[in-house]
Amino acid sequence: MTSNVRFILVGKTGAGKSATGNFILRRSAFVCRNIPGSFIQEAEAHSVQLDNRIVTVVDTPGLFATQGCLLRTLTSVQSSLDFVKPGPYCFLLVIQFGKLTDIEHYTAELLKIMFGPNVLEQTIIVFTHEDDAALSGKNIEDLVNDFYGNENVKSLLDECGGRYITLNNYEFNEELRRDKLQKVIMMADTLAIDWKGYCEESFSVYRRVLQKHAENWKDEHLTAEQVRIIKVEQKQEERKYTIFSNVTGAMVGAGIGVLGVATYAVGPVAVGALTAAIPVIAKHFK
Ligand SMILES: Nc1nc2c(ncn2[C@@H]2O[C@H](COP(=O)(O)OP(=O)(O)OP(=O)(O)O)[C@@H](O)[C@H]2O)c(=O)[nH]1
Ligand SMILES: [Mg+2]
Repeated sequence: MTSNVRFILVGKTGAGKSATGNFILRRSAFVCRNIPGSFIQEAEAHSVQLDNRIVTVVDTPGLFATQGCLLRTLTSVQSSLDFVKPGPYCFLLVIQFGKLTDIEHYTAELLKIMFGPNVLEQTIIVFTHEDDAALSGKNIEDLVNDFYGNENVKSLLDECGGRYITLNNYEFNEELRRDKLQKVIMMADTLAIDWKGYCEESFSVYRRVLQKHAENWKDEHLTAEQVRIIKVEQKQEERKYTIFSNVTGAMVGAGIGVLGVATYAVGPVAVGALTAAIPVIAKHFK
């Protein structure tokens, strides 16, 4: 496998997105939150060469970071795609281990209105602060299973095809770091095999609908009803586009058909005329 790997980090503010980005890049490319006011407002990308492959990581503004308009933040997160399209790429939904709550389910809903209803099929969950979990004396897998008992978390993990990885972003053991990195890249490679492609038109529909509502809905949260309205509008707009492209496709197809028939009909006449003309032309130039 020599193709490139592209990750987009998404999740709540302080979940460990930038630290995870640095873990993958193996250098401090992104600024972590321990520096006051350091969190980013716009998506930012860095790359590293690993073996023969370029690994690109895009960091995004944390969700629920400020008192500002959530929809504005979502449109900034959406611009992360500009660094990785047309793909394949995958999302890393970063969750701080000890802070796994029902809000993660809400975050997943936000991912769907940003990147489309199937986004979780392209998502790997990253549980950070594995070291904290270890301090509790519990096995990390057991902790995930405990959370799995929670219906919302269970459905989130299920929707992500059960893909998750646990990370201590400050792991000192080089071998352990390498193993984790290999694991997450392997997951991305598996997802890339089933890559369904990137659709610019659908994505601009998702973006437009969010931008439109950002004019009026300026709160730091969206209600379930607002999320529902956005989803319905996105679906309607996307359907309009699909119908339009099918109709124009059919028209272009019909045009080619007519042209083909015309060529077929005119062809023999033209060839005939040319054959008849050749002796005349030849005679003329004798
Ligand atoms: N102990 C420990 N600390 C971590 C780990 N991952 C991240 N942190 C710390 O958690 C804090 C938040 O991490 P960031 O990576 O800055 O979080 P973020 O998601 O990028 O936050 P925003 O940019 O505000 O959205 C920082 O102080 C990190 O150093 C981890 O695995 N273990
Ligand atoms: Mg950050």
